[in-house]
Amino acid sequence: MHLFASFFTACKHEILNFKEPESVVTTEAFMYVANVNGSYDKKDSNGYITKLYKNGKVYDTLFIGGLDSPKGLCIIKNNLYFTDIDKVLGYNIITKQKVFELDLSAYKTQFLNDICKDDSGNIFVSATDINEIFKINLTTKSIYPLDFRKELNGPNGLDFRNDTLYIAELGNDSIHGGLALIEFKDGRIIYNRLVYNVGYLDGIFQLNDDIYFSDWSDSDKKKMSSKIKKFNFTTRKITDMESPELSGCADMFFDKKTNQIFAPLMTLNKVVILPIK
Ligand SMILES: [Ca+2]
Ligand SMILES: [Ca+2]
Repeated sequence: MHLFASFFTACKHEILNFKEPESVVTTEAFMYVANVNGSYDKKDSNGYITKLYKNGKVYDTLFIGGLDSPKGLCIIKNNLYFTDIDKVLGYNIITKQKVFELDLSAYKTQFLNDICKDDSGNIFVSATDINEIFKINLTTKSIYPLDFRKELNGPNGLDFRNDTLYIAELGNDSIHGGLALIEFKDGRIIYNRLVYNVGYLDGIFQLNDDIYFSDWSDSDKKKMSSKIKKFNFTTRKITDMESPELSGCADMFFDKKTNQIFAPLMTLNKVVILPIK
């Protein structure tokens, strides 16, 4: 145990001074971090996106400012999309101009959360408080609720690969969140439950035979300690990733180029970069 701790202390790279960072995304040269700054559902106009070099040096702290509670970053071409309480917004990362805005307040949500893209010009957006996931066409702005409200339990993190949407759930007051997937095949939409009642799940990405996800709870499901865990498709088992304590690990991002996880630690106001072995 001690050996693991020293190994990861040596490899671990921390970047400090964020304000409730909820989400990270990287490009070839940069990383973008969404700072909620305060409560997850308050329209306080103090939320912002920071742009940094991937070594952690700040490029522009208030790259996009005047937001409320930005979460769930996703880059498509030169546009950065994210959720902000009840809206989906998009900004061009070269010009910083707003290029997309869609109001989802008619659906009575105040907790739009993660966002991810498919391969044909759509994004998926989770609405944790109303138990819904929306498929949104970026060109026509048509909104299509997937309508698995009876099956899902507070959808939070999303990842889309090979016609499959992977979902990590936050859970509700009586049952903890788990993992599910929705497949889009031959015009059909097929829901599949992987595991129930795991914890307070947040970030998610699929890699090889595993789903990596962050869990805000410890083993007795009480404290907000949090770890990155893996669900293996072959064994159907969940194991902990070897890592230091990651308090409040939210919407992490897997950077294929460097084989690293960029993990925003919301309660510690930092981003930690961890290698995947
Ligand atoms: Ca805020
Ligand atoms: Ca999230």
